[in-house]
Amino acid sequence: MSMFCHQCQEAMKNIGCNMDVGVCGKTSEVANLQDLLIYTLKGVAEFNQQARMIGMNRPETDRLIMDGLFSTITNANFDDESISKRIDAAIETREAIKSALEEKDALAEKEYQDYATWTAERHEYEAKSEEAPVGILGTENEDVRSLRSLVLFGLKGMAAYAEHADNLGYQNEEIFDFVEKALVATEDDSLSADDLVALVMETGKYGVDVMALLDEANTSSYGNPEMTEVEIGVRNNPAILVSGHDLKDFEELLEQTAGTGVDIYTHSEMLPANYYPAFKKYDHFVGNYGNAWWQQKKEFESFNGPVLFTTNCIVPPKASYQDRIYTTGATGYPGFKHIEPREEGGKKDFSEIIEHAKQLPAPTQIEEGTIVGGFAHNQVTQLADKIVDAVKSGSISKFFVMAGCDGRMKSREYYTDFAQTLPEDTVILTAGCAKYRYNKLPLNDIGGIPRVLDAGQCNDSYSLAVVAMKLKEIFELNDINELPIEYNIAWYEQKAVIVLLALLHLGVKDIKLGPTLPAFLSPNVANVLVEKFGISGINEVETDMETMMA
Ligand code: SF4
Ligand code: SF3
Repeated sequence: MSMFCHQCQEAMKNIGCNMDVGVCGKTSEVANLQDLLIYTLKGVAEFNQQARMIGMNRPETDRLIMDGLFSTITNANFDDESISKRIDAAIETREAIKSALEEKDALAEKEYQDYATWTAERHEYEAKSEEAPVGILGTENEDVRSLRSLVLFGLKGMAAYAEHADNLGYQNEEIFDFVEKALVATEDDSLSADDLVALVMETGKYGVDVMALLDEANTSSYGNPEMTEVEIGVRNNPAILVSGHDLKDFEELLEQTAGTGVDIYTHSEMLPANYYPAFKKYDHFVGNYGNAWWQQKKEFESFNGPVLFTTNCIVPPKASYQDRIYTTGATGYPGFKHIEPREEGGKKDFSEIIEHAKQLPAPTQIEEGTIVGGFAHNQVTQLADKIVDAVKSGSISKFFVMAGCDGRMKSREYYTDFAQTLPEDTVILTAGCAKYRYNKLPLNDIGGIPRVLDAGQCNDSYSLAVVAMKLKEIFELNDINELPIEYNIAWYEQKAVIVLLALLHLGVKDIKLGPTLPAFLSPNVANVLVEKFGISGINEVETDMETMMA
């Protein structure tokens, strides 16, 4: 069985993974089933667009589409059974919408394509998933394939953020509607390359909207992130380590562990939970343990207690700790225990992982001290006077947005070197797990302003955009690109794709993107990005420093 996947920065040979197992550890079976799930969701979207027109959309359908897209993000779900169940549900939903439309005499009469009509028994999914039109290689023209990929991968990132917002009770119908429209458009052969470029740009617009929505959901629920010193050492109690991005899961686990003698630590992208006022009131919330996702094999081993994945990024585990890993939400891995979704109005039940934690030893200390973060837009706005004075007096010469993802490739040492080589009168603005490349370096501060300002998770890149807009206003500039801000973004998975498209929509030019340019950019599409937006790859640190400091 073969697969083709080129959605992340680790795509084999920077072309695509096409063997039995991808570089991430995803089997070809799961990769193909994920393609089939996306293919089926396009059919759901096709009919739900019609249902929307007569006011017949249901929130369950929005959830099905968001969760389905999310479950195909890199390192989120490696479980064939869990993906197959989503395909079952997608077919069932699609047929129910179709029947409802027929009943109302509202089903559009046209020739529907296979993605909207196919059906099969569970045991036939595997064969179906290998049929030509299902995967991305079904699109023969490489530029069309590239633009469709750019849209689809952006939608996957958008879906992840929309799902986190939805979990907190925040929805935006326009985003759901756009996701459906765009899914269907990726199957529309009548669209020209220009139409698809316009769709890519529109995807960026909804990228801004979804990050704004999630920002509103997070800050309204848990307060504005504030400057915080985060403990990176350990205490002597049994504990649970929480990874991923979902703050609702985090809150419910904190509530359910209070008074049980079990401590809570964050890992990787959950670190910013430490910055929210609402979580600080829990004494058993200790701090952050370890680094970015790719270090988990070493760090989960020494943590000793159970680990909860609320989203990506999962690395195929070592046998020594795999029995203490739990997934929830869109994530899954064969053999891991899965915590079921909350019932409408209810809470998730974390009792099993809590009882499990009680049986296990406390974490082994791997670091000590604190790191500082919490510089989302509200906190930075409070520091605005200080920052503006520092820029006017020349003590800050430039800001470098170094947001995005971290990963295991050796070439990512570039980002540590870059941060270390930056002149001492520069400040790094970061968000996402990219920060772990430099957030523990002794980079000091400029008159009390830390030289690394961490806004939070990758979705909090929105905060960095808000800060840039605010500075543009304060300095009375016409264009965001006139600010002394350079963009050196690291990407890995599809949430970084939506962040990038959002920045392009906001008009940000001359972004450096690394450690490699996406495999799914055809030479022509890459040229459009270079010509229209000045996007470029990274070079040697010294060369890039010279151009960016000029
Ligand atoms: Fe390869 Fe990335 Fe796809 Fe995994 S997600 S199969 S590493 S391209
Ligand atoms: Fe990191 Fe996966 Fe992308 Fe959320 S956790 S930034 S890689």
